[in-house]
Amino acid sequence: MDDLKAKYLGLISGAGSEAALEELRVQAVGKKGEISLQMRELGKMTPEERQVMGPKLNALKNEINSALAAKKAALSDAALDERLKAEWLDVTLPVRPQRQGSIHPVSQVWEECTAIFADMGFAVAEGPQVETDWYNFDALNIPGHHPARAEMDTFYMHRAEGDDLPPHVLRTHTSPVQIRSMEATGAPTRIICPGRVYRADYDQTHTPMFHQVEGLAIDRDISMANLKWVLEEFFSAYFGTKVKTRFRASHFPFTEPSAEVDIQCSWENGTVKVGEGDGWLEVLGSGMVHPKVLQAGGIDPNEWQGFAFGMGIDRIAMLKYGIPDLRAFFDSDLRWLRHYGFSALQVPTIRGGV
Ligand code: 2NL
Repeated sequence: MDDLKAKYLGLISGAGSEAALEELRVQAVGKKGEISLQMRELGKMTPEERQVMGPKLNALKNEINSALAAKKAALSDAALDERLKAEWLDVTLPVRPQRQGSIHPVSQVWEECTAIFADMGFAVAEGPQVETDWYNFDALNIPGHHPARAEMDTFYMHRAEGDDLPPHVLRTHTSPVQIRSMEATGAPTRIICPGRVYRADYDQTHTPMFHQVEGLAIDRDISMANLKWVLEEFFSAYFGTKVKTRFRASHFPFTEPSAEVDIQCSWENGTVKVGEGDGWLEVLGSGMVHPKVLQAGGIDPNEWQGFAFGMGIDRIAMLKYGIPDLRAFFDSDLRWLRHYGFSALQVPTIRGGV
């Protein structure tokens, strides 16, 4: 029995793996193991012999089982230590570089406009892109038969048979936001309305969705002179250089008088530079809000008056950042976006008064 004990304790302590240990267990204390066979011999012994040998064999079996268990625990600890060493990783390492998205030029210019007009006391108003034809047309003094309705290439929303809701359109300008704002807050007011607008028109210089910023200032004594100052202040801040403006008499149903506004520019071998030279570039429509439009917004035209203007964000983005093709704005071409996009940390460049 001492030989068996020495043999198995030695083998167990030298076992190199849990599999080898299992083989030893079968060999020693398994059903047909060496110790089990010895125990079977007990039956052939005299009761006296059995009384001596029985407990000894049992003790040996227990000792071998505990040695197996202890070794098994030691092996599994060692295996865990190995894994911990092999699978170690440094969680303080910086992450792998990831491509950053960029700010679209339209978003950038939208923010620049908002920042400049905010400095002049204009609040931002926003509204729905699907409008009733009343807010988009009638309230703006464009009645049903007016040619301006046809000229605007309006997208009309589908109407199911029996639908008795007023006709809805995709707004063709952000003016309806200003009507809603007049209704909500009355006069005096000073707001700009940047937003998406829609017209069924697609060619070199038109996309069916584009961006506009309109402005509205209403008080008791607002005049065209205030309009001219605000616009010159805006363009000078936006282009970062003193920009002269030129007003040309025009016509819009929602303003009277109306003016188209050009900004000073030079043309040198095919490129436009704003704020120098003796050329002019049309960028904006404006005028004094028509009394009927004030009335539609719930404002008494005998007490209040004001100016309004509208310009294309996409257009002035192309001018400032030298972007030649309007249609590329909405292609989602990653190379284009990387080239013309802005960093999220690039705060809008605006220039104070000049
Ligand atoms: C253009 C012309 C313009 C307005 C927009 C406006 C809004 C209200 C009342 C009166 Cl609520 N006017 N907006 C006025 C004049 C011109 O836009 O050619 N934009 C690109």
